[in-house]
Amino acid sequence: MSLLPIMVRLLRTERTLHHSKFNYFSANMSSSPGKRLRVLVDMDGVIADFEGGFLKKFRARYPNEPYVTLEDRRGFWVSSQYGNLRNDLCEKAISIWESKDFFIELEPIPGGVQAVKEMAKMENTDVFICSSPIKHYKHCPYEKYAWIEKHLGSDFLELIVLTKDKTVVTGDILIDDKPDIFGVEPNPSWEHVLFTACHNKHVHPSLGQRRLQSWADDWRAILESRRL
Ligand code: DGP
Ligand code: MG
Repeated sequence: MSLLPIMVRLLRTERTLHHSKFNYFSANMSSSPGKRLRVLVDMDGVIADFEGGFLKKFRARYPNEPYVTLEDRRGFWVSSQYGNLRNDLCEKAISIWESKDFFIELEPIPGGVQAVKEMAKMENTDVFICSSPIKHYKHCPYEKYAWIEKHLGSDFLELIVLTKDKTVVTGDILIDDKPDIFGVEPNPSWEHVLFTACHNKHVHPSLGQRRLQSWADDWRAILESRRL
């Protein structure tokens, strides 16, 4: 009887045990003060440039139609503002992000990828990418995964939460550019830190709401303040 298959199985078991042991110890290692922190990072408008990507493709596809400059963007819903410009522009706007390659070709927002990678390496810190896919699911969910793999690496594929309702996800901080985040949970566990985007620059923050102006802003200080 050949011992080879048995040895291969033993080796695999040993590797699995070693891996889970490492995760256990690293998850409980505590040299930085304060509690373990779970950070939820939104994708569109926070690490992926949805607005820039949209405008570029809208202008390329509809060169003779009016458009809204990033400076003039108001309100979270792009289709509403285009619909207000002229009724039929609402559908034309939607056709852009429903198209193949829209999400995968979004440019990273400056500093975002670097910040998320750094955050994930911090001790006592768990990072998840928390993003709402559009209902037209033919391309979007697949391309969101592909974008994460391309820009953040395959390890991050295990850290993706796709949900329309972010209130059901638990965490300490949610970094998100949408000013109003509601869902079935009336008291989400996270503090919503509003990430500044062209559409929310003029929005008055709700009482006590903190902002991250960009990834050059002091995101580390915001994280540390939640550890206490
Ligand atoms: P999130 O960044 O996770 O909150 O995702 C919001 C998604 O909604 C993102 O893919 C951008 C998209 N979006 C922006 N404007 C509109 C709109 O007017 N209609 C729809 N259906 N989706 C929009
Ligand atoms: Mg967003």
